[in-house]
Amino acid sequence: MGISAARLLPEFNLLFLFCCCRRTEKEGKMPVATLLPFTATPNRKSASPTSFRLTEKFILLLVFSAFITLCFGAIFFLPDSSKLLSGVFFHSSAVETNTRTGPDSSDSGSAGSEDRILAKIRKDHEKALLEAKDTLQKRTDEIQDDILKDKEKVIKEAMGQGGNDINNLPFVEYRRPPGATGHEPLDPETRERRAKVKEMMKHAWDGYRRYAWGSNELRPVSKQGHSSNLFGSIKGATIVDALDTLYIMEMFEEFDAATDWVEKNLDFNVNSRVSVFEVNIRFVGGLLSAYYLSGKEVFRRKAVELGEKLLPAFKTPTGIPWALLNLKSGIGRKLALGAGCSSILAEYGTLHLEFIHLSRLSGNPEFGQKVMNIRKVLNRLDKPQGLYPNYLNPNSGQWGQHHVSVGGLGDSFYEYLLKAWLMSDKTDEEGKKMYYDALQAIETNLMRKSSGGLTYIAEWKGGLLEHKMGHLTCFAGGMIALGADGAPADKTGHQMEQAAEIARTCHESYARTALKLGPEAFRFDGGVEAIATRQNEKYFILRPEVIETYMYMWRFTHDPKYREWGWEAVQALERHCKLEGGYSGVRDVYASTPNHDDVQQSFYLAETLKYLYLLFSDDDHLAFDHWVFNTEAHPLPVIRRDKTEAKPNQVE
Ligand code: DMJ
Repeated sequence: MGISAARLLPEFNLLFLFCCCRRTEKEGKMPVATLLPFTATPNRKSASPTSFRLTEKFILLLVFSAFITLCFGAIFFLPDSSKLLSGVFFHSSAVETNTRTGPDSSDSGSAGSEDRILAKIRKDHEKALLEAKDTLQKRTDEIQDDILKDKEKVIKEAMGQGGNDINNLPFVEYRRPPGATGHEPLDPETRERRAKVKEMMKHAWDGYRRYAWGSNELRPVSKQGHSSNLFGSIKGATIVDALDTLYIMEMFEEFDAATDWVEKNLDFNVNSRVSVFEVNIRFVGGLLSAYYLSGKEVFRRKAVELGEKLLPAFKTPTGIPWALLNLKSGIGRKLALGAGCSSILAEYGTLHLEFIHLSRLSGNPEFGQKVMNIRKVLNRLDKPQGLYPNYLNPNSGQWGQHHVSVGGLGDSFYEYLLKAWLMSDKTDEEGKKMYYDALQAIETNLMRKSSGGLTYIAEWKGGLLEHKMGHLTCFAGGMIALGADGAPADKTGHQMEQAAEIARTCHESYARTALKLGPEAFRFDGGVEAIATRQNEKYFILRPEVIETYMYMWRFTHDPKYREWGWEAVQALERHCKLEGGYSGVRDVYASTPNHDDVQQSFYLAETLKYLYLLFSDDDHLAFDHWVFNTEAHPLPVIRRDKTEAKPNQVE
């Protein structure tokens, strides 16, 4: 609290005189009379004892004001003068009041209260000195600790809750979007096939529950848990990834067990490095979907908690997030191998859908701002032939190697541009433009037709084409079909044809193997088409992308071949991947007998089985008008924009 100089001065003058008097009387060194020269000059004959010449008056005034300035300066500029000020001026009246009512109140000269004032000044000085000494003796880490604690205190106070904000999220009205669970298909064969997929889910889930409960994934051959370093020491990836599949298949007993595990065991306070992308698409995405499907608050709380923990990844000069992040320390870093100093397009470009929903469910706009900034950085950069290279340096904001892919390293970036527009109820015009421009560049530079008539999307290495297509790239059939409707009118039909051709090519990549399961990558050179030629590209790890494209194509065309192709995949999975303990990937799809890799990937439950189930469901089950799937097949509701009123809580 401040006090004006005008109010201080009279009190100060009085105090000055008063202090001098006290000192003199007490120490007996200077009689009261010796003060006279400061107020009068008795030996000047020409003047009366009370009158002075002008120059004398002037000198006296000078001396007096110099003295006052000195005292005033001492009070204001000596170290910790505030303590002096508070001791003398702010508290003196209180001290005086007390002395008046106290035992010494008879001493109207205030000898007692003067002592007390001086004692108080001394005490405050000593205290200030001790504090200063204490601070000087502290180690820098202790001081930093203190600063952090103070900061935390301020934040908590600002939130007005003095506790964990995660437990105090703003109220959000929950309204379940339509189609969370679907009607049974009328056609008996489809019903049977759908039931078969549910049975597969039950087998995969039961194996995990029995042999690997709480681990990230299941090893179905050795019947034990499997941990991938993508998640650091976060546990339960399969549980979180499978939640929404359990829900939409109406496996509610299993869903409840999974919910219970999340409530009691899902812990993000881990001192280990995680992949920001993987944790976002599987954990944040899985929790968000579980929340929107079930309305259970625990999922919203956990999603926001994890989202908050991912925010430090964006602390880079450009705001392009680090690929890896220690969730406890908040320290980010680049990938160890391959990417040089770069972050990866498909990773930093696949946060948008989840982060927009996090802002909506937490009331914290920071999530949305972070992902919008990524677009800003990208839009400032020149793009070779309109293409987005896979690598970007988060420090300099410059592209790394000019490699472009619609498969691994690039894929879901394109997917999220389109889906951001759809999820925004088609209001995100920037996302829309970026998507259709990028697709045009892909068509011109990467899309090719083989001599056998198969359309494929090649990879681009600094202007040179590598005629290879990854299993991951097969998702593009579904993506292009999903976006065809929003393309300029003259392109809609063309894009639907492209999507259908990509679906056919990817089906061929399955059909041309011994196990009828697709290889990790297949080539269109050296006299082959849609076949893997390198040993390290012949494996199948239960990936969903081909089935995902069948599902989209079925919804948009109702061409029965897509259900047939999906059913072929079901049979191959049952024949070659199903084991007593669960489902496993295989090492070589061209070998006549499967060699299992002993991993049941969490995306098998999140994506592959979910897309199969939806392929055999009616279109109103998680209808595209209401839901958008994140890249891990976690459905997120379209955020409706009421044209007359912004209703951030409105789900449908
Ligand atoms: C999934 O984790 C996601 O689909 C991701 O975008 C890439 N592919 C894997 C499954 O193949």
